[in-house]
Amino acid sequence: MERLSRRRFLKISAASFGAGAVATQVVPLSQAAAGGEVKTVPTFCEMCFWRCGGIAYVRDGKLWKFEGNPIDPQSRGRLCPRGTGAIGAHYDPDRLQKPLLRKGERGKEQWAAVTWDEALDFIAGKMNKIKAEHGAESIAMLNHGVGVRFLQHVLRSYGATNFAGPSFAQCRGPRDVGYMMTMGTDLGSPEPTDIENTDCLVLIGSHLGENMHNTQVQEFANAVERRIPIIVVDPRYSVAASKAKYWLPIRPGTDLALLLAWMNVLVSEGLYDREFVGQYGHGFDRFVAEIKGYTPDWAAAETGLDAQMIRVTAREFGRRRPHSLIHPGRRVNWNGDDAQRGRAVALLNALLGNWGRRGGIYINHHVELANFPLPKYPKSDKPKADNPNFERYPFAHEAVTTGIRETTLTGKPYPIKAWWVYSTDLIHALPNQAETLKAIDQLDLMVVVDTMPAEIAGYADVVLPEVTFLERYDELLAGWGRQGWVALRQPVVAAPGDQKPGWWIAKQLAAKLGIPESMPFEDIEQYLAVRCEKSGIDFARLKAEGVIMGPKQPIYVDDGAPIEFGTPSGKVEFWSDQLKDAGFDPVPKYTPPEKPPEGYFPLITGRAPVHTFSRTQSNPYLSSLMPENEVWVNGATAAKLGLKNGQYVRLKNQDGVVSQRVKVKSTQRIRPDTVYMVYGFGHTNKMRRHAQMNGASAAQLNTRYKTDPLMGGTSLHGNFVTLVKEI
Ligand SMILES: Nc1nc2c(c(=O)[nH]1)N[C@H]1C(S)=C(S)[C@@H](COP(=O)(O)OP(=O)(O)OC[C@H]3O[C@@H](n4cnc5c(=O)[nH]c(N)nc54)[C@H](O)[C@@H]3O)O[C@H]1N2
Ligand SMILES: Nc1nc2c(c(=O)[nH]1)N[C@H]1C(S)=C(S)[C@@H](COP(=O)(O)OP(=O)(O)OC[C@H]3O[C@@H](n4cnc5c(=O)[nH]c(N)nc54)[C@H](O)[C@@H]3O)O[C@H]1N2
Ligand code: SF4
Ligand SMILES: [Mo]
Repeated sequence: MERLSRRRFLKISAASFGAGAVATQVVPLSQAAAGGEVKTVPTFCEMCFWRCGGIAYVRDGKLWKFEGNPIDPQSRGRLCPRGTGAIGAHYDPDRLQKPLLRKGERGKEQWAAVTWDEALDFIAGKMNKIKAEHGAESIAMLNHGVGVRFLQHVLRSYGATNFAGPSFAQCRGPRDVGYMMTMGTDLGSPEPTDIENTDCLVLIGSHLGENMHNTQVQEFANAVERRIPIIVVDPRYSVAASKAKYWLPIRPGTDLALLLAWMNVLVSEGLYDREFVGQYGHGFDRFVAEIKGYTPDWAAAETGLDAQMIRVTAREFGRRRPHSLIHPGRRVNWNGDDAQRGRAVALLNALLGNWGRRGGIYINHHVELANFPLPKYPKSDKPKADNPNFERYPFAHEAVTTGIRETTLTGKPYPIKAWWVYSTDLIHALPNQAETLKAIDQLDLMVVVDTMPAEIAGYADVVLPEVTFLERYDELLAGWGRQGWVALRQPVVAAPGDQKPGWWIAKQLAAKLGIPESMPFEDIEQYLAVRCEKSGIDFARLKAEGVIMGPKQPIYVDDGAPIEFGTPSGKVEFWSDQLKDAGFDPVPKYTPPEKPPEGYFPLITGRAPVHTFSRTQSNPYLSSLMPENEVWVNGATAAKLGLKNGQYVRLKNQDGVVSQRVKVKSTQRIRPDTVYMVYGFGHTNKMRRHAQMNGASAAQLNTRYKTDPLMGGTSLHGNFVTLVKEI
């Protein structure tokens, strides 16, 4: 396999940490001219959900650049390329400008631009009708990001109870449920991985360096500098793999076999933390009996890896216990049985005894903030629509987006008649687009609040244009980390058009719905000032500095950090009675993935360093760095199929769905039996002029999916594609 040089990795790091140079090139020439009055405003980034603190520079009243805030613990003074390119979100030529009301058939994208009053009157009228006929619970919201705070609050005040975001069932949910079942707590965001101080790091499909979660990438770069052994498990030779001592090019969907074999090695060779397991473990003997059969030789046949390599790598992290770390992963929805894989990772870490230990999972902290006094929400006697009485997904501890979709489709246990969609592009984020569209057909109202003409906006009844994060205040951020902190999002520049901030939309809506008392403050500045004052935070200082750190607290058990496990047994559950009682495997068991039909390849997805999901494709700075995605095909496979590097193909999946055209990247950096694509491309919304039809959409090909029976996570891999030449 091709080795990526260190220079190439540094280039990627440089792209991430020094991308200001790229950004300034594309700033309008008038601003790029030297001189002018410069003002700086600290705020935090919303280009993804890592929430890095940055400092925005405004020159002569125009947004100039966005850099890291040195006192912010997430950015540590450096932004990733998407953060640096955030000014492109302000200048994006395709931004939504005015509220839009659907004219003509749903999905045909015929609109009338209307005033905010007209749009909100229309919405309130529809909502009142739905509430009168079905109850306010029939109005659901799908959302992502902190900006939703006040809209969600007003909907709750109105009686709505159903809210869900893709960050659970399409992202980190299985990992968090796996941890919940094992350690009695989830990991949340940012996950408390002590990469900075670990002696051995294992990444399983966590492609740090392409996944640009800033702090982790910085800690990872330091780990590379420290020359610790890094083990990367990925069917693809990722950027992270190129920095690793070991690359395990696993057959997609077989990771649980590897994890079980690794546990088998740790136990049989006595490479686990006996003291930790003895003191805190529950059901260890039964666990040992269960994993006995999962030997490296057995796993080698399943995973396509070398049995000796499985042993050698287990010894690398086993010997360095408890200061070694199996990264728990982030977007872990691969095959639909992922919570058990998440649990296996938690168990492996438990064997290493790294909970609350240097180089493992640290004990994280946050600052408790006082609330602004707000009226109580009305009570409802209806179950949650996504997971009525936990009957669908017994161990889901957050709401399931696809559960709301299912209820919308079936009308059971009660009809869902409206969707508010805030900052989530459900057409790209959820599996099976046809199901999403069928569910939308059941609705009397769909409101989309977005900054951009998202795919989902094309199907809305009303589209409400929000200002970007650089143009608004949002709710305070009380961040979790080694030390808690409070961060402020505040406006840097004015909105270029008739866009409004979420809190403003919420306040107007509350008045139209006849519940103005739910927003009992003049404006958000007053709200924020009161919360800060009650919390003992100097609001003026927060405005000036952007971030205020909380007190230092111990993060390791050895230094006095608390150790407690919220499981039913109060211990680390190597054997789970609650899983067994609910009819699930008390210790994870392996099931092999389905094999593709002849001529088809499993399609796997991931991120590009310069884009976030489906949101940045028309950003002038970021799209100039990567205008379209490519389909990665192994060189030998490409040759066999008669495909050349750079040639356009279409991908056809097992259900006959055909993608837009996409370039072949013929490479040695992927297994011959797998293809890979960056997700988020292939926009079709007509208003998205600068990204329309560029590249292919992985989501479109994601027609077939499985649902995790424990918690409702949906598989995002598991579809098979064949490559059709574009003539
Ligand atoms: N096939 C496939 N599907 C996936 C994934 C995958 O890898 N492959 N990944 C999954 C994961 S991990 C996640 S977290 C989800 C992500 O799913 P989403 O959160 O839905 O991500 P986006 O597609 O970026 O949609 C975000 C929308 O928010 C809008 N937006 C951005 N900023 C603002 C703002 O300030 N205000 C408002 N109102 N809107 C804003 C953007 O324009 C965009 O339309 O997708 C999941 N789905
Ligand atoms: N630049 C950028 N960074 C981001 C985001 C973004 O949109 N853009 N999104 C953020 C969000 S919300 C999330 S959730 C994270 C997601 O980031 P991660 O959780 O790190 O990665 P994924 O995108 O889920 O997974 C992609 C990796 O898994 C590998 N993979 C695929 N199938 C398998 C398999 O069966 N086994 C193994 N071992 N590996 C496999 C792929 O080849 C790829 O390298 O990224 C975050 N960071
Ligand atoms: S990781 Fe990058 S995009 Fe995400 S919040 Fe931080 S700077 Fe912004
Ligand atoms: Mo995610």
